[in-house]
Amino acid sequence: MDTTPTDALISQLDRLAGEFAAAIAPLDDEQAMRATQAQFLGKKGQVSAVMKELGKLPLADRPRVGEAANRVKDAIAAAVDARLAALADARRAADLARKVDLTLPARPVATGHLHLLTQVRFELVDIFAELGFAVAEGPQIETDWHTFEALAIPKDHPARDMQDTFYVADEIVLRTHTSPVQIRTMQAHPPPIRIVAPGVVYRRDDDATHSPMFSQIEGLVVDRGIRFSDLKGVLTHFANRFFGGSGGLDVRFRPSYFPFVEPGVEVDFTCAFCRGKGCRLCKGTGWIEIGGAGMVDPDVFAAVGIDSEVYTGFAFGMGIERMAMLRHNVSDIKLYYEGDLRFLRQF
Ligand code: FA5
Repeated sequence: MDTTPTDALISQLDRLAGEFAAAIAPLDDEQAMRATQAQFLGKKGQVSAVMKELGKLPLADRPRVGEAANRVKDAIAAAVDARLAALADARRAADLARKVDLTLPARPVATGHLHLLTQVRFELVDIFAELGFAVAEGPQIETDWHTFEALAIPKDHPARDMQDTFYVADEIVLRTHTSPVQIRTMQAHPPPIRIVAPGVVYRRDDDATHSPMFSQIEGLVVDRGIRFSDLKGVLTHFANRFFGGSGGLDVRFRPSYFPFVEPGVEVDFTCAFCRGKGCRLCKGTGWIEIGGAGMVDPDVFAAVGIDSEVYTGFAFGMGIERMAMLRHNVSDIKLYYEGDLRFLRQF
């Protein structure tokens, strides 16, 4: 029996479904499958090419061809779905078959830690907090008045030569010490006052133990009946908590001059390395200089409006880098700031 053109077209369409299934069988990614699908079903695809023949067929035959075309389209969509499902199943099976050793140690996560100077600063604050000190802060860009004038260091005072100052403007400086925080605290709070003020300060200084930017911790206690022996007691306790371990470190005061305290002293701690016997670090003296201190000068109280007939107080200022150097045997102050991880990781 002769096949009619209609039958020929229908069997051509039905063949396309099989050809499509064969074309995607070796493909294992969805993108390639979709491209193949477009080759068959798209406007310029093979199914469309066959359908263009439709116009040549008798009208009565056309619905049968339309049905066949829909059949092919459905078959192609079903073939894609089936193949994708089969691939997903295969992937899941492969995942499940992979052996994972749950007893292996986890890969370490790289973590940082606080900078040595930050650790030391926190430790210092903790020790003073145990004694009831609160933490106070002040700006690093400070007025000349807070940095010098109110601390009894007038413009023509020779003490200004002791601190080579970075001037930002006429009356504005990078603070050369944390002592201006004393002034700001006394202006803001009436006595009793018991604060420490850790912070960064700036001076034109530059060698193995001096840096143009470094940090200090200031202390200030103001109340009725505060005496010099209170200062010695606090600093002796501090020295033993920070350096001592087993205790037994002493504090020595050497008369010195800071315009904002009277009497003023340099504070030395017993060298924690040789415990006072004399070594390279303390240059054979058995003592290490750590900062300045003294009783608050009545002129400073006058500048902030505190009655020096009623209140007395003591203040101290110590170098944080210096203390960290002594505690951790750091030979050059620049090591703190260079950001070399080989150095920083040790602490
Ligand atoms: C002062 O700065 C006073 N304000 C301290 C003070 C406070 C005295 C309260 C009395 C009452 P001095 O200039 O000595 O003092 O500095 C204190 C400490 O800061 C020094 O002992 C040293 O440990 C540290 N220091 C000073 N200059 C530098 C520097 N360039 N680099 C690192 N540390 C420094």
